Amino acid sequence: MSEKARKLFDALDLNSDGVLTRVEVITALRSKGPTLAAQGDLPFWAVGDVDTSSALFDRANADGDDVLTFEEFEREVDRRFGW
Ligand SMILES: [Ca+2]
Ligand SMILES: [Ca+2]
Repeated sequence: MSEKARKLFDALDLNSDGVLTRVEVITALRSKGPTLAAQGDLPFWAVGDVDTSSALFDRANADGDDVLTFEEFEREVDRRFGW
């Protein structure tokens, strides 16, 4: 549901500018992923290596620009994370 997507988005938005870059997704999942997963805020499969995180970014990035908006992120995680 959207509340979990919001919480996760905010955790990954390292510079709090309201969008996620590829680097933020990769960096944040590496640094915070295990904690988020332990809290139930992220599926364990999503705590992956650089390639996994980068692929997640690409799948979510519907318009193919350089950033994920919350809408793009929410659509992807709500579909794939099964919460
Ligand atoms: Ca950001
Ligand atoms: Ca985008």
